[in-house]
Order: sequence, then C-alpha cells, then structure tokens
Amino acid sequence: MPEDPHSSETWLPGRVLVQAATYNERENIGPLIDAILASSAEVQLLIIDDDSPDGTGQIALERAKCEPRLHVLIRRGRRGLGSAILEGFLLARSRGFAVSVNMDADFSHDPADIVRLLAALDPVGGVPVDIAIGSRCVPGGRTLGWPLSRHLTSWLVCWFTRWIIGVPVNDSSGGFRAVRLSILDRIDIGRFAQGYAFQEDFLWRVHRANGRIVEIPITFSDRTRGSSKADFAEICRSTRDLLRFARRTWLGR
Ligand SMILES: Nc1nc2c(ncn2[C@@H]2O[C@H](COP(=O)(O)OP(=O)(O)O)[C@@H](O)[C@H]2O)c(=O)[nH]1
Ligand SMILES: [Mg+2]
Repeated sequence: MPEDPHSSETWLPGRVLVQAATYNERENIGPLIDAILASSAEVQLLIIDDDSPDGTGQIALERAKCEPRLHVLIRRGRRGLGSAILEGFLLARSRGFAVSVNMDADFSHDPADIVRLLAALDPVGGVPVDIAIGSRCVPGGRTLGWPLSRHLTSWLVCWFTRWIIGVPVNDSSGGFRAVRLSILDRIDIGRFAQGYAFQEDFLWRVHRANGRIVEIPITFSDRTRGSSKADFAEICRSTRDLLRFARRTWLGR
C-alpha cells in the first residue's frame, strides 16, 4: 500500500505536541495553525487529516514546508476522530514528546487556553496529573452558541458516562485535553472506539488505571466556519459504543 502523505521526517526535539484531527476544515485550518503556534513557543503542532475532500490536508502540508513546528499526516483509507487521536498519541510518543494536547480544529476550543491546560498537568506543589480536561461543566466553564438539542445530547452522554459507566468526570465528551503520554503505558490501547466515543473510552481506561484527571473551566464556542461532522451515522455509532462500554463496565466484557 502506498505510504500516507506526510510532512518532513525531521522533527525538532520537544515536550508538547498539540494535535488537531481534521476533516473538511478548509476555512479553519490556516488561522488555526497560526493561533496554535502563537499560543506558546514551547508547542509543536500535528494535523491529522483523513484525506479531506476539500483539501484541508494539502493546505496544511503546504504550510508545513516552511514551518518546522508544524507536522502533517494525511491518512488514506481510514476515518474516525478516535482513531486519528490515538494515532496522534502513538506518533507523539514515538517522537519523544511527553505531553499531547488534543483539540478540535473549528475554534470551538480557544488556542489561548492551551497554556492553562498545560499548567494544570503540573500543579505547583501538587501531584502531577495525567489528564487535564478543558471542561464546560465545572464552575466557570460554559458552552456558547449550541442549540438546545446539542445541550441535551451532551448532557445525556456526560450523565451516562458518569453514572452508568462510572467515570467521575463532569465533561467526558469534550475533545480539549492535555494528556501526559506516560499514561499510555498503563492502559490497554487495543480496540478503542474509532469515532467520537473515543473520548469517553479513553477516560474510562485512564480512570480504571488510577490515572489522575482534573477539569479546568473553558468556554466552548460553537463553530462559525465549516460544518459539524457529528451526523446521524456518527451519533448512532457513538450510542452503540457507549452501550458497549456499559456492558464492559457491568459485565466485564
Ligand atoms: N481526522 C479526522 N477528524 C475528524 C473526523 N471527524 C471529525 N473530525 C474532526 O474532529 C473535530 C470535531 O468535529 P466537529 O465536526 O467539530 O464535531 P462537533 O464539535 O461535535 O460538532 C473537528 O476538528 C473535525 O474536523 C474524522 O473522521 N477524521
Ligand atoms: Mg466542533
């Protein structure tokens, strides 16, 4: 099989790799790259694109030619937000990064919050944290611009994850997280949910491994450019995955 298109094999040494999975984010990708790289000189950025028909991956590849802190992988023949995030984690670890920050590519997550999430991983005088979640559901956190239907779906998913699957987190479905990659050595990384339910799946595994998880308030703003990929098919797939996690939690399989 031909290799996936990607940017240069030469990577600068670094500690923090921000990663954003993209699918048809043409209107967002340029400003997103600028904003993330400007958020901190410490971070590098990996764009994992699933061969977007609108050319998002190609735009990012062009930018990477003259930006050494930007890396791009265009995956061919596979799709899914969860599988993209997992591939990003493994790539980050293989390149020697200690921390990955995951975020959406539609500006729902504010790149300016990256430094707050990173600081939360290493609280001064406190115990190091494995995952710092950018949370909409703790005091100070909020969601702007969503219709009632999305508030309700999100509330239901978070309720289910907390009380049926048993993950003690308020915002389990958000995708803005700083993750200490050493946690990957303590969890089973096989057979993850491939789609959006990866977010709950990952927290479930980290919680079971006694990983430390904290929530930091963020403001989530609904996208103003491009469209959501959380379509009916994705909602059905995530619902099926969540029901499987409930079975795994209660029946052990
Ligand atoms: N690589 C990749 N990224 C995806 C896929 N589906 C969604 N995304 C990205 O995941 C992020 C969240 O998706 P979005 O459509 O904003 O979902 P919503 O915020 O729940 O409406 C965005 O950056 C999308 O471009 C996928 O199949 N592959
Ligand atoms: Mg979005």
